[in-house]
Amino acid sequence: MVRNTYTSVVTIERYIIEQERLHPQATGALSGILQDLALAAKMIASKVRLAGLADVLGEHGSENVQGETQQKLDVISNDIIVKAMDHGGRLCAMASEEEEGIIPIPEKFKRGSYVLLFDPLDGSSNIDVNVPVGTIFSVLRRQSKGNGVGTLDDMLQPGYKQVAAGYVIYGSSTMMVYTTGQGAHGFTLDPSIGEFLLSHPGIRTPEASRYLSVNEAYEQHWEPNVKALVRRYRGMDGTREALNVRYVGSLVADFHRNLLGGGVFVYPANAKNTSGKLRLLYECNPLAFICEQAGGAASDGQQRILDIQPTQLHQRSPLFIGSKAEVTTATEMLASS
Ligand code: AHM
Ligand code: MG
Repeated sequence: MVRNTYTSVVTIERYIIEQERLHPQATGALSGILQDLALAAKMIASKVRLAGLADVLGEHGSENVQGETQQKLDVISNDIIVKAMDHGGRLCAMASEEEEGIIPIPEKFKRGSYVLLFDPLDGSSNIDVNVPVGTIFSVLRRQSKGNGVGTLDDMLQPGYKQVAAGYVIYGSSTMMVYTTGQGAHGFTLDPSIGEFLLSHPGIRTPEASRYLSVNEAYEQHWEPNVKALVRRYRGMDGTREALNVRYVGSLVADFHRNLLGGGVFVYPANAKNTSGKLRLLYECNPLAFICEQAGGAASDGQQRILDIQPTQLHQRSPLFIGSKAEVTTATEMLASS
């Protein structure tokens, strides 16, 4: 029998290890973190798949630090990640959208030289209506000396210092996309074998844009230059073809579609939310890292997202992210007010 097609099967574990071998000085700690995150993603995916069946739908009753009502699955996903990550000896602290302060590594476990910041289940208000949700994560090297608990300063580093970042989308399939600074790579979960398989190596976002993702309900609260920018994207000022508007309202889903299909996601500041809505450390920074690695760009309208020096764990930032040309249009138009 002649085999005329041959596709090698690359699991995420194998890919991570092969990437690590490119760095002879690597200790394997970062690889371990990514592998543990892939395991947590599989566990969350299996919970998300059961939503509606296993009494995990609906609100948990408590509010998170931003005063939003937590969904049950938010809490479950947060727990899954903490428990998958706290005992590996690779992290010295974690922070989550769902918890106000730093999540220390318990005394009984060894502490390592990295910190992990994450949004365990972004877009969770969409779960009840079966819309894709996602996990977003960012890994930084600790700055504090010694083997003690990580500090707030370890978390408050600009995004260009991230050593790894990624997201998981729980959609029609489950995909994990990550970068360690050598391109952005996507893996699709094959549920029949429970493995993430390399499906999107070296993602490049198209230079030509197709999509605009924005919540236009806030137009009444936007500054005139933001209104003009969105009119430009929509082709309403006669200078260009209109982009198609697609807004899921689930950041990972909107970002992922635009990353693969070409486009721009914008969540500007508005009169009610003067820093926008999205969180710099575990939403904007990781997606900005991925986007840049895929040939795109990300800005808060004034400066590159990855250059912002954070001052608070849960700080918010306006976000303009996607194809380079569209982000440049945003920064140019927002500068001219
Ligand atoms: P969450 O972290 O509380 O789930 O909120 C973040 C979500 C993003 O997924 C999405 O892009 C955004 O909120 C949508 O906000 P809005 O409804 O204001 O357009
Ligand atoms: Mg979120």
